[in-house]
Amino acid sequence: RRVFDLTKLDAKWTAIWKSQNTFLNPRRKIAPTKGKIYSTSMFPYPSGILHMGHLRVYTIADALARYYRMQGHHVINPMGWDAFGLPAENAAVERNVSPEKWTRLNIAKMKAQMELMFADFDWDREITTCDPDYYKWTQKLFLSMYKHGYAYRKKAEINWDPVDQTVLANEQVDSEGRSWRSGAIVEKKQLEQWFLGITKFANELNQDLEILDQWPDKVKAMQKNWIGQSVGAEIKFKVGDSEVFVYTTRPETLYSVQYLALAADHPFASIIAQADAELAKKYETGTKIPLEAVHPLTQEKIPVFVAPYVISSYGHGAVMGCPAHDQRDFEFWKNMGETEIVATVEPASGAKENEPFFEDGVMNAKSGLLAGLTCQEARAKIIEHLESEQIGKKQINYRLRDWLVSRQRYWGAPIPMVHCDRCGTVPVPDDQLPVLLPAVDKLLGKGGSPLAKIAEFVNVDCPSCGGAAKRDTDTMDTFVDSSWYLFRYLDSQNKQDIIDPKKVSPLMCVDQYLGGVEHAILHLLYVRFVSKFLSKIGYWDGSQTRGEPIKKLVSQGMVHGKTFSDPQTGKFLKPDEYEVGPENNVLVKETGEKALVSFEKMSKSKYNGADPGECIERHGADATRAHILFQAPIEDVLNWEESKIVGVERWLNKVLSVADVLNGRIGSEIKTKPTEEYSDAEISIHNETQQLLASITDSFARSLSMNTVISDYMKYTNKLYGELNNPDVSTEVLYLYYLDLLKAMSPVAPGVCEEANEVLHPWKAESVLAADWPQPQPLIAATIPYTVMVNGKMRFIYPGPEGLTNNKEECIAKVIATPDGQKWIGDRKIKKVILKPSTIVFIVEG
Ligand code: ANZ
Ligand code: ZN
Repeated sequence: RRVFDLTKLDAKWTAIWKSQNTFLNPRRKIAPTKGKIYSTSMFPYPSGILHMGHLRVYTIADALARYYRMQGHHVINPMGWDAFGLPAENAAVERNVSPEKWTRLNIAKMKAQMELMFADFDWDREITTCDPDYYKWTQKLFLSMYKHGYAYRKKAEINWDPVDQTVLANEQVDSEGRSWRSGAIVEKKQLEQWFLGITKFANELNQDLEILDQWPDKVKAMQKNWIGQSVGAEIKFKVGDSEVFVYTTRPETLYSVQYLALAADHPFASIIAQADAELAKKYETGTKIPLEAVHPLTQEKIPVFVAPYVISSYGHGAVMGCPAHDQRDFEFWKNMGETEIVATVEPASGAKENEPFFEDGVMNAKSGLLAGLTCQEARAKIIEHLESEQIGKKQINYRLRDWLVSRQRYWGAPIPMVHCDRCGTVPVPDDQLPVLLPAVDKLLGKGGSPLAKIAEFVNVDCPSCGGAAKRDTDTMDTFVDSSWYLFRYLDSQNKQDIIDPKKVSPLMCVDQYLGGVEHAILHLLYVRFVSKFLSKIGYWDGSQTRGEPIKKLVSQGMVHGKTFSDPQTGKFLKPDEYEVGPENNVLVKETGEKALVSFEKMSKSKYNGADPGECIERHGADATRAHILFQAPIEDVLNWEESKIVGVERWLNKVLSVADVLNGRIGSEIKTKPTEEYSDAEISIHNETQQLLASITDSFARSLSMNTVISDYMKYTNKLYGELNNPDVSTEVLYLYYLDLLKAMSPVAPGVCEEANEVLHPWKAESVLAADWPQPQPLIAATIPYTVMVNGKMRFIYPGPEGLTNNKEECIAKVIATPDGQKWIGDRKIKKVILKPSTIVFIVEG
């Protein structure tokens, strides 16, 4: 058996494909006959090097696109660069180059690496978010939002990252109050900032999760939680001549209300703070203030407090205090030195009077018109009552806040606004877009609005009055860039507008979107928001999907690296700190002890990183692709072990050696054999390979079970290989099913398939990648031996199709038609036929 060097195939076939001007896939030459499939993966940030996660997701994306092209679909499989952002800016400061130069260099490097892994993207749709041709339209999007009332500026308490020296969105601060990027504890500051009105879509964003039936439940649950819909009521309390509104999710506890609590910057609290600075100092820990509220049902006077747990930006920044039924109210009440509580809700059984009870239960006698009802019933009834008395109404609140997009950084799309002393905030007119980012040789330091230091940028004529004015010196959050790129791919060359609705509408939605689960909230929520906005203002027709842009979402799992640590110290071992000992045990060099082995997220500090480029160099692109697909189902964590690739290499070599053997047998004229003439062994090849093709097709089209695809290829290969020397199997039949194998394998291993196709029949010019997908064919019923008895004597064996005896007429006709049937039965009159599973009994005359 000839041994093939898989690493030799990469350069050879890349050169051949590229010479045909079909990127990396000759199938591109063939015009599609079926509808569009828009399949893409989250575009990368150009860090300069492809990592294992990229290798995994782009292999999947590439194999899927190749599959759909073979099926005849019009495939959209674009690639682009999420090129603005903090990492490039920080890297540029560290290396003393411009972020632009750094980014462009990285893009070139990564593009080359994508080619090395055979990833065939639509480079004619390529977009780079830091191109003026792209961010011009990011700015236009911002202005459209402004025009339609979705972008506004306000002074707000914001999250300030003291390390990166910039504002962060709420979504970019984790539950411990740390920056998602720098990890620094976030500080609060008051600043004038731009916001995008995502909350205007809060209801749709929440509700439409229901129609995303091809999204992972986990992602939908995370989004739902982030949006945080809360159904309750607003209730009006009289305070002096004025009134205070509160928001509550438990309006049925109204009869338990013993006080009102305001946020420290509630207007009433602010007025009092101005008059009494001493009192204001106590706001931080909570204090009673000299106001009295009137209970809307009992008309009793209740005290008013300022309380630290009341959030100013949620609901009305005011709470009706129910110490008996709310944990936080209870704690606060105690802290204020109060002891008496008024309970109106009790557990359904084991009622204890005047005990705090924080769950749903039954309303007791103290709850007026609600007495005896369950909490749920009481909620509906009290809302009805409040509405009829005009002292309250049903209200829905969301935890979701508007999206803060101003960043005090250089490397982003400048916010296209001008501040004029006379005219106020003035949008930059469309014909003055893009607002170009001024070129810099190098940046002076991190953050602090670098653009504010560039006078030529800042000083500008007011677009409205023509007088001296100043540009906004902030840039946009990079998540704005990536919030609309899925649309731009479909019309990437448009010089007139963001996108052309006529061009984009027929190509939306994204049929499958692959990405990491780390984007479950931020990116995917922004994409949904902007898509709904663009649909609403007519940039695309989203009426079929309520403006939802993504049909199927696939979250691929992370790639973990093999990690060695010292069992004594727990320290991670560097490659030169361990060695392979007897029985393949890995030993700590220093102590000779067995090292601990685990798989962890790849990181420099764990010395467990792996480089896709090196793997490709050692084993070739196809083996690397097949290996990464084979190692785990795509949604699971993949434990990367390069050494296990030998199985895949052996298989690919076997595929090539079958071509070698068949080449020695076939002539240039390949005959086809009618299936009726197939031997049993040939039927079994047909049937087994059709079953495998059906399974492979299903994996590509539906389940995306790519690891099963590889094991099916292996079974298929072994079947053919095992039949190579079977005298009952003809070369024609082997050739036919082998060619189907090559076609079916080509989305995963294009180089090997091309090579095998060439080895098989070097005289054939056409590429196997250009072939149609081998559609699974119906199975051929296998023949089994039927014993035929005539008038009590066993006369002959009839080899017939399985299940023949289920159909009496067909069975009799077939058996009589054979030479044996003619001899033993002929045209004698048949008195009776008895059919058993493998025996046919004739009783005939004479
Ligand atoms: C009275 C009450 C009684 C409440 C009770 C709860 C239990 P979610 O579910 O998060 O929407 N609340 C309202 N506005 C607030 C604010 N600005 N800051 C802090 N807390 C606020 O929570 C709504 C509940 O949180 C509301 O229902 C209110 O307390 C409180 F037995 O009102 B409740
Ligand atoms: Zn002006």
